[in-house]
Amino acid sequence: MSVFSQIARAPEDPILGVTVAYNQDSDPSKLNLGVGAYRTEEGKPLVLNVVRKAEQKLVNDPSRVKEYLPIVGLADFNKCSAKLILGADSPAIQENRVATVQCLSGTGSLRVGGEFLAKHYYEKTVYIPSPTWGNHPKIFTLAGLSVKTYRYYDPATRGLDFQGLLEDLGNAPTGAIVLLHACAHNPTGVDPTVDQWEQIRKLMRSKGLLPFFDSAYQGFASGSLDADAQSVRMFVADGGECFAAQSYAKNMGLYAERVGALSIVCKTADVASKVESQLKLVIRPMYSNPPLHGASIVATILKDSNLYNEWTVELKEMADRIISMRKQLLEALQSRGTPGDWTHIIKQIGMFTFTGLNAEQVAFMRGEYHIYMTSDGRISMAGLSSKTVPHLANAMHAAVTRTA
Ligand code: PLA
Repeated sequence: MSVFSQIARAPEDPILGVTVAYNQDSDPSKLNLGVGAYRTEEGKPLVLNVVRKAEQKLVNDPSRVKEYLPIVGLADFNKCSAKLILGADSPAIQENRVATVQCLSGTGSLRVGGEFLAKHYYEKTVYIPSPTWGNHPKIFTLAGLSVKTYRYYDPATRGLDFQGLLEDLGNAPTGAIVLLHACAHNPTGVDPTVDQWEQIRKLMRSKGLLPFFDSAYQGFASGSLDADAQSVRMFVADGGECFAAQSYAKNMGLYAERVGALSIVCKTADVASKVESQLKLVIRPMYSNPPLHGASIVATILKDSNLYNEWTVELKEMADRIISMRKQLLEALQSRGTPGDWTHIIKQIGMFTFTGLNAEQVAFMRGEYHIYMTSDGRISMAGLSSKTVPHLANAMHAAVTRTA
């Protein structure tokens, strides 16, 4: 009799569990559109050329050692990461008002930021959009914050519920933390316009709400690193405080290297350095210090203007391929006469299309067509190719017409 025999079996993760089920399927036509992981036209994972080059450079450098990094991570990496998200000419950086720490990809950055806030910030409530990435509520709850939602997506218009968003943030208590997706909102693919961001910013600053940006897709939405960081930069430009969690999983294809950064923009250099000292106390008992390899790749690329330019070209190619998948899927559905308006497929932005398919239709597509996606009807456009679009369109057509 085990002392653990009472333990109940936990369910698979709603996103990563899709891959587990996919891996168990032996059908040759199977298609994984669950997790947001980029695939080539051939359906293969992609290691960017620029990443291969950077790795080669690192391997060929005999002066490199495997000593521990500082608790806050690789200094060059942190500097370059802050510049990437805030802009090279950011006054906040020039005035040393930004505390940046290397973390375990986007997830780790959110968690460290959450723990810091739970320990040092007076308002313990964080507002997250409804819906949002499924890990957000878990990360912030475990960090010790109390999670509430604000209206974000309107299923009727398949667009932003802007009035609902303004109302809910308007009713939030002074000082509440607000989680914002910097771009390419996951799972909806619906982003505020620049004009709407400006209204959100004004409202939040007037109420003293604290912005916490999750930037997991910089460069992936529009293909431009600057355009995709604009929301964050608007909040930093007004001189107020701001949190930003960055991930290099998608935009550099470094998924498994777990490389990301948390930046906390403060009002003075003195506060920023105290904040950094406290971040160390959060990180040290959690994982002591972060891994070296992924951060070295990123720093190598961001520091070298040739490699940086090559990266932007490869990033744009990935973004463009996703945009072309959107067009192809829309055309395929229209040519089949699939009932309903599917133009949201090309209006939404980023890695995902929030199809509007319900859980039953998703289950039907998995059972009959071996197509795997999350039960909320989200499909990863990055996992699709010209060859697999017809198969997906057939499945969607069948799913919609059988329940119509
Ligand atoms: N924030 C958002 C909004 C995300 O979509 C993801 C990843 C992350 C943070 C964290 O990514 P990282 O820790 O790997 O940097 N979302 C994925 C994967 C792509 C996942 O669920 O872990 C997704 O399929 O939604």
